[in-house]
This record gives sequence, structure tokens and C-alpha cells, in this order.
Amino acid sequence: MAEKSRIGVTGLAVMGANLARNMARRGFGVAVHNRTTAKTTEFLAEHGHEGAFTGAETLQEFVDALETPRKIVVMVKAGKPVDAVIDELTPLLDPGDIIIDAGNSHFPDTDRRAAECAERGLRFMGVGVSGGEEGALNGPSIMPGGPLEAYGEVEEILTAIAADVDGTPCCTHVGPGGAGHYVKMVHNGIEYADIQLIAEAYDLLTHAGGLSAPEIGKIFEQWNSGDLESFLIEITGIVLAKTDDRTGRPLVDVVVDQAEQKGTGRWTAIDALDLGVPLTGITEAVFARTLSALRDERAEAARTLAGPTPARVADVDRLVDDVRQALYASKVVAYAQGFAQMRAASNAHGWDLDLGAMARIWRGGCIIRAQFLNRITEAYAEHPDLDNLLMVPYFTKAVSDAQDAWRRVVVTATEHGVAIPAFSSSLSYYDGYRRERGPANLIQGLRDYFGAHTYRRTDADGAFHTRWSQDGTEVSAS
Ligand code: NBP
Repeated sequence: MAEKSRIGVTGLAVMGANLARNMARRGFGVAVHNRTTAKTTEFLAEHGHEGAFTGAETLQEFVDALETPRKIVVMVKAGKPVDAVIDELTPLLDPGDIIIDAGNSHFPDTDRRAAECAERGLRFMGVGVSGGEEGALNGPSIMPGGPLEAYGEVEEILTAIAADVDGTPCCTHVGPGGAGHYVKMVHNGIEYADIQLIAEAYDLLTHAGGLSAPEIGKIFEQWNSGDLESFLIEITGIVLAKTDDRTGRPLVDVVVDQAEQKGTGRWTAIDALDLGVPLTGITEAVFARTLSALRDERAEAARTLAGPTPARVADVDRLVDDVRQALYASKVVAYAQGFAQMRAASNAHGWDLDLGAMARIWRGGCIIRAQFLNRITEAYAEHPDLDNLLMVPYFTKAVSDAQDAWRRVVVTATEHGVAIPAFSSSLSYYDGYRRERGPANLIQGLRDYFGAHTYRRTDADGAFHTRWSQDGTEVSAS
């Protein structure tokens, strides 16, 4: 009888195929299956020599090929396909078997599936995987959620296939239920903010700096050897430097300016609204993509709505350095907001997330991998109950050192009519957060006027209402 496989992967599109190859290359026997059998056959023909694979045409064969308790990675399109696969699998499984959804599922779905599987005696893990197809093959960042004891059964495999930074795998148990998919969702949200900030920097350097795409590419290449060092800054340099074979122009100049999205940024923003966490950077990044999608409307508006007369700034070198600093400060804000959101979610769901560990497993393998995540890990190591990363001396100093440049960038962009929703909202968040007394006193006054919603006083306990349309006297509403 053939030896049973340690783990199975069903769903052999790009991510599932590469995860399976990654596992097999590291010496784990992997059973593979895909709804459409031709894909399994193709996979085995192309990659069968890379490790100990067992191909299965049916789910029954697939399940039979696995050692028990079975460990099954489901890597199919997020949404209904995941439920369809679980429904087909569960009658074939035994109590204690583990289903691992490693796609980009929405965390409430993961919570529901975990409960449904638990009713059937099965263990369910929602696992975030970041790094795209390249990461899946060579070492992604892995964010496993679900029962700790189930994680214990797959830890050896997941840590072996994960990216490695300084000998530490980019994989750790995140928390129960939907915690893993939640953290992956926020990771993607931060990725949206990072990308939006980069796009705004490019826009400003193009329109206020008068620089070409390859010139800006070189600037990004230089930035990648400083504080901003990260995968996204690195690939921005590469993408901007690329010449289009067909036209000989920079490739980005012939790419349509409409950004697509698959939903994780939107989910992050919606959840921030539900939790009551100010998440301006990520949310503006989502809105910027939706604005970009209105291409026909924008074309008409460009002919109709007036802006300032185009002009170049006098000192381009200074603009470049200011934008670098604004980019860094705004990025710090985006991460501070994302981590504050994870903290709020952890408290709301009782997940007990180790936020420093989340930064640690994002240092390699994933799209937002960056040097500066080390600083976040250090910050939470020193202050596990930190409310906001901006309050840690390293980040306090970073944003404070950058603030003059940051403000100049917002002014320059505004004067030049360049939209910078992420730069400006990050700065407004910074200015709002550092205000001991903001203008919400007036908001409360207005709410009390039109809706008798009451207000609290700075000099007395309790709630109060002013009889605005009667005699103007104040009454206690407590
Ligand atoms: P896709 O998201 O394109 O899904 C294709 C796979 O789903 C195929 O194997 C397909 O089988 C299977 N499938 C579908 Br569609 N409906 C099914 C059903 N009802 N029953 C069984 N199988 C079904 O694949 P992907 O791009 O590899 O992504 C997989 C997951 O990983 C997704 O959740 C994605 O969001 C996530 N992810 C992707 C990336 C990335 O860079 N692409 C990065 C990180 C995470 P078929 O061959 O029979 O049609």
C-alpha cells in the first residue's frame, strides 16, 4: 500500500499549486486534488518530479491518500467555492481531521465555518497567506488562525514552508476562529495604503516635479536603501523603469489608470467603521481606487472643472526629499492605524493578538515586507498594551522629524491641484490625534440643538441639555 501523504491540497490554481510544490520540495508528502481533474494531471506532469505527490481524481481518493488526522488545505476561490468544498469534504472525513482554508476568506465566514465544522467534530483553521504566487512557492508570510492544538499538528509544515528572516519563520499562531483571516485582511488593507501613498508620491513628482517615470524610478531605487526600504518601494523602482516594447515609452504611461480591487481593503475599512477605529489611510486608499474606476466621468470632469495652472516647483530636489519624508510619516500613520484596528478587534473578539508577532511575521514573504516592521515588533515588545504606535519614541521622533516636509508636501500638492488623499488624511489624523481639545464640543452643541442629544461639560459630571428653542436655560439630563 502506498505511503499516506502528510498533507493534502485541493485547489490547484496558482496559489494552491505553488503551496503544494513548496511543501513537497521541503520533503513533505502531498496529496493533490482539483475540481477539474485535467488541472491535477497537468500539475503532476509539470511538477510531479519535484517531490512526493499523490494525485487524486476524486475527493474520496484524495481523503484516502492522507494520514490521520487528515490535514487538508483548501485553496479555492474565496466565497461560495470554499463552502462547496467543505460540504463535499465533510461527509468523507473523521472526527479530529483538520480543514485549512488558506484563501482570502472574509473573517466572519471563517468564524461561521469553524463553528459548523466543530459541530461535525472537525477542526477548522482560517489561514492568511501573503506573498502572491512567488511567495507561495518560495516562502510566504503565513497567518494561521484556529484552535491552537490544531495549529500544533501543522506547525512543522507551515513554519517549514514560510519565509524566513534571520532564522525566524514568518509564521506564528495568530489566534482562534477568524483571527488569522482578520490579520491577513488588515495586512491587505495596509498594503492598499502603502500602494496609494506610493502612487501619490509618483503623481506629485510627475506633476509638480516635472519628472519622467524612469527618473522617478531611480528616485525610488535610492529610497529603497533608506528608512523606506521595502518590497513595494523596490518594485516601484522596477515598474517605473520598464519600457513598453510596443511603443518605446515607459510602460506605466500606457497602462490604464483604473485600479481594481478584490475586497480585502474594503472589508478592512468597513470593519474599522464597525469597530469605531479611525482608519483614514486605508479607507482613503480604497476610495482612491473607486474614484480611479470612474474613468469616463473623470475624462468629462477634466474638461469641465477648473484647477490651478500647471507649473513646476522651483526646487525639485527639495520636493523629492520632502515627498520621501511625507511618504515615511504617512506610512507610519497607516501602520499605526492598522495596528490600532487589530488591537480593537482583538479586544472585541477576545483573540489576544500578539501585535509584535504580527509585525514579525510580516517582515518576510509578504507584500508589505519592510525593514521598519522590526521597529514595530520592538515597540510592542517594550509596550504590549500600546494604544498607538505614534506614542513610541522611535515613531514619535520619525513623524516629528518629518512633519515640516509633510506639511510642505500637502501644501504643494494642493497648490498644484494634485489629489493626495492618503498623504493629507494621514497628516490630518496626526494633527487630530495630537490635539488635547478638538472641535467636537461644537458638534455636540449642534447635536443638542437639533436633536436634544445632550452634551457633557468640562466642569461638571452628568449629561446636560440646553432648551435652545425655549428659554435657553440648561437642564440636567442625567
Ligand atoms: P482562484 O481564486 O482563481 O480559484 C481557482 C480555484 O478554485 C481552482 O482550483 C478552481 O477549480 C477552484 N474552484 C472554484 Br473557482 N469553484 C470551485 C468549487 N465550487 N469547488 C471546488 N473548487 C472550485 O485561485 P488562486 O488565485 O490560486 O487563489 C486561491 C485563494 O488564494 C483565493 O482565496 C485567493 O484570494 C487567495 N490568494 C491569492 C493570491 C494571489 O496572488 N493569487 C495571494 C494570496 C491569496 P477549477 O480548476 O475546477 O475551476
